[in-house]
Amino acid sequence: MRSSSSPARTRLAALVAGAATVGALLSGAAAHAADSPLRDLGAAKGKIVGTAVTGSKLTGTYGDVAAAQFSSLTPGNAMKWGSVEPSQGVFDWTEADQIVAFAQAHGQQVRGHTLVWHNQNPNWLTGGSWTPDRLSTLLRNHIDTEVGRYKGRIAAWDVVNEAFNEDGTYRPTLWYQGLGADYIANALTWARAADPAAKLYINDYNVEGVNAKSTALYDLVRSLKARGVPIDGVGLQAHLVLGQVPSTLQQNIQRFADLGVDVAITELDVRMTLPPDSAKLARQKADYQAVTAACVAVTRCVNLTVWGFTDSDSWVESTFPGEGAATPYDANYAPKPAYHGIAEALGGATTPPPTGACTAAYAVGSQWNTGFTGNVTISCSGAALSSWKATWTYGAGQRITQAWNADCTQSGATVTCVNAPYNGSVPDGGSVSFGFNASWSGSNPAPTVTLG
Ligand code: 9MR
Repeated sequence: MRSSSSPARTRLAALVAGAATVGALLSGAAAHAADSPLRDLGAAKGKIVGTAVTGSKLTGTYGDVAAAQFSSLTPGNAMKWGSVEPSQGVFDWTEADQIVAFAQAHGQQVRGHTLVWHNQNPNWLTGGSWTPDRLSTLLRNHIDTEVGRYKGRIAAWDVVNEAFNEDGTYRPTLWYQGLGADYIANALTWARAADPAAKLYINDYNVEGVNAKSTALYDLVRSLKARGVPIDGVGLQAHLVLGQVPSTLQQNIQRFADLGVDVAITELDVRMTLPPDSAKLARQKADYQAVTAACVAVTRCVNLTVWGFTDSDSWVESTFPGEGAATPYDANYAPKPAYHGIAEALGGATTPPPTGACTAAYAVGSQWNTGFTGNVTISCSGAALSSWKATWTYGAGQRITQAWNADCTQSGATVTCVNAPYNGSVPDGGSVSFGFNASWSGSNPAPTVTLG
């Protein structure tokens, strides 16, 4: 599509002001990964570095980054009960098998996630009415079947997930209400029997710092150990908010380690209010670095796993409207400052903070049932451009049909827009915008724009 002028140009300022925007830094620090992959840096510190993954995405760049950078994979959804047994007695192991095979092919561990939870259970299970004996048998069979299927191939299982309320009382799940608190001990015992080599974890969120919930978890682990129940580790999910890494994180990791169990950071992400900017991305880097450093400081903190490595594969934006950009790579697989935060805490080379930058902000303007108008504004501060190229990847099948004030092409999901002959120059302190029409269906998430 050639650039053309359009009356829509006059609406650009309004569109920019009114829509969610996502920006990306153009700077040396953001554009290149550290020399050593995270998995190698982690290995030198005795840490496994992992990511949650979606099986269907494990090809192309997503697969390349997952394989190159990480030494452990956690299926984000594929091993949950609702995924593997959607109808009673009807199993679907396709995605779980695919992830395990990918991990084996790339010398990676797998964290199994998760056997006993109150979410993402099949309707036949949650809608049924079960006697305690029957419910107990269902749970045991589930654990036997799933753990048995992957026996010898799973390094660690999140056996029980999210058992506690914020105040440290037990969450009133179908398991707790049907079976009492010993569903936890029984699940661990059955998992051990099904795969004696797998490390068995209890996993939860909001237990990163010392608080009522983490203390309840601590007391449970202590009592399980005292009773001889098999428990090898505690998973701290670490779904964090920008600037809110608990000050007691390392102390908390250490107190669990002192009970004689391993600790894993199992689902790390750090969400921010959109759009990202250089200050937020710098803060996020510091947060990732602080969490990684706390794990590095405690020998028994054995695994640091991020909950999706790219902003195009994160649960955050759909769960917290207006928040996102929570992972170490942007949606175009460029490592963000957060990536360097992890790398530096693992002993990788330090990257100088960017001095000046040009950023690109993507905005959806008006949107109707099949189409939308969008625009991108490129702004420079402490830097300038004499020409520009903006690229992004659409995650939901959107297609550009027309562009103005830029020459845009789309190949597959990848859009590339270069400046028109008259607007390549973006001075320090100035900005340039271009607009486009595009089609969409289903959903229309904003991509992250990369400048190059
Ligand atoms: O990442 C998962 C997302 O795709 C699912 O829609 C969601 C449903 O509950 O679960 C997400 O993963 C969760 C994990 O299994 C347990 N801890 C919280 C995670 C984020 O919700």
